[in-house]
Amino acid sequence: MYRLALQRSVSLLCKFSKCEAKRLHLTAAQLRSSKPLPEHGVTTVFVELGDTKIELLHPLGEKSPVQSFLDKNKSGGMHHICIEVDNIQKAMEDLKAQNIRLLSEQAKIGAHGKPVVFLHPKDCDGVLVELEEA
Ligand SMILES: [Co+2]
Repeated sequence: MYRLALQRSVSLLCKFSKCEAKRLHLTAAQLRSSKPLPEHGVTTVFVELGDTKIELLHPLGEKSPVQSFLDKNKSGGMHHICIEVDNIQKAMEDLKAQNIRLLSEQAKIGAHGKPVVFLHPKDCDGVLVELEEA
């Protein structure tokens, strides 16, 4: 068994200029400085709202996996939600057994230095879901 926690973050994809605009509108919330994640092809800015975070994403590099989302959604939009699990390996085995596809065979290190894995949106009612180990 593994434990699921409440949704940990919602990620919005936006162009850099729009990210800057959102940052100005969110001055009441705590902002973290931007962090490049070359392995994921994104730059992130986290807005901390108590236990929950909003993650602003924008593409990094020539082959960013989020570029196609921005091409299809010119003004950006909600990209994925993140759910915390206490045992990501166990969660991945369980999801595979339920025929929920994972977007990578192995968990990768995510924005908080912890293992993450993404689930296929077609197996999750059209929503891209990220699991992050607590
Ligand atoms: Co995320």
